[in-house]
Amino acid sequence: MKQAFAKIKERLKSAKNAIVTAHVDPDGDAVGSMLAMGAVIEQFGLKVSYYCADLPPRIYRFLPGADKIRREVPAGTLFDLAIVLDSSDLSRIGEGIDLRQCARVIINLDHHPDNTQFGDINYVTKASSVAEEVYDLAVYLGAKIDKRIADCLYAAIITDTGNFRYENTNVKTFLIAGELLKAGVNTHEISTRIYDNRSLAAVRICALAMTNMQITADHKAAWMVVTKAMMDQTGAKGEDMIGMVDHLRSIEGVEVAILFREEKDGTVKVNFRSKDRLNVSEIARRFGGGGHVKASGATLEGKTDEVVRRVVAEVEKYLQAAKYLV
Ligand SMILES: [Mn+2]
Repeated sequence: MKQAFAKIKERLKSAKNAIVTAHVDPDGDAVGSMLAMGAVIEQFGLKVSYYCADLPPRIYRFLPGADKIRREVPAGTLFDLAIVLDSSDLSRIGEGIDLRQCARVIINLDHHPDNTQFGDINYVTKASSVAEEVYDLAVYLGAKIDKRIADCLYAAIITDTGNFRYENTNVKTFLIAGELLKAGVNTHEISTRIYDNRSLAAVRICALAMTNMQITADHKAAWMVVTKAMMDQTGAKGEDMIGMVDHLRSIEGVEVAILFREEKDGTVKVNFRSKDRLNVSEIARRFGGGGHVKASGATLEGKTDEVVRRVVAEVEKYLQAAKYLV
């Protein structure tokens, strides 16, 4: 661990500018970690560009610095450092930028088990969130964890641990959270901004999708479909579907929850969640996707009905074979 940190520290000494980025469709960990990471290296005098292929979802825009995130960088800029966060592969940041062309050194900070070690410096752990890694790095570098950084890291940690509920939550997660509280985080304020701030469209699309929910006879797998028509009807956007699949996972007996979403480009996005035993990153990988053991995703081509049939059949196979149990 410290080896990667020492290398980063060394690079920071000579670097003048950096680009900080994370995966497309950024979640709380991606946004919070980006902003915190950027704020940390700004303390060392670097000029930081914050780049993401998609702007942060509305519920994360209150985070300090969120307005600095851009969907493009000035053409021709050469960055001394690129810090890529929460991305299992460089392709996860999208095709809008070619970091191998515009950055001298790529630093990869991630916690996905399928990370491809794409960086010149790689720091990939089993931490609950990339925010924990950013926190450790900040402490190693001797950065001051001010309230701004603490707010971003705390928001990232709660989103990736499901408010400290998921199995990835451990002693260290709470210790770091404790330090962030000492730095001034108001837990109620951040939770309210993130969880009690749903758009009406989000509630309406969830209600609609719930009406077409299906469940296997043994109640181990449940799924629902969001069609383009439903999105038109409710005015919901992609970010309004965050967390929707969790409603299915919360059902008694359900081991795997699946959300199918029709995309504008004709593909179908699939989100997988598992409760206790099944490794859904394996399943997602079978369809060209990936992710975490209990939260993963893939994008498939084909008619929605057909995609649903294929995916559900595969999930049932895994449930029966039970060989990918974790
Ligand atoms: Mn993450």
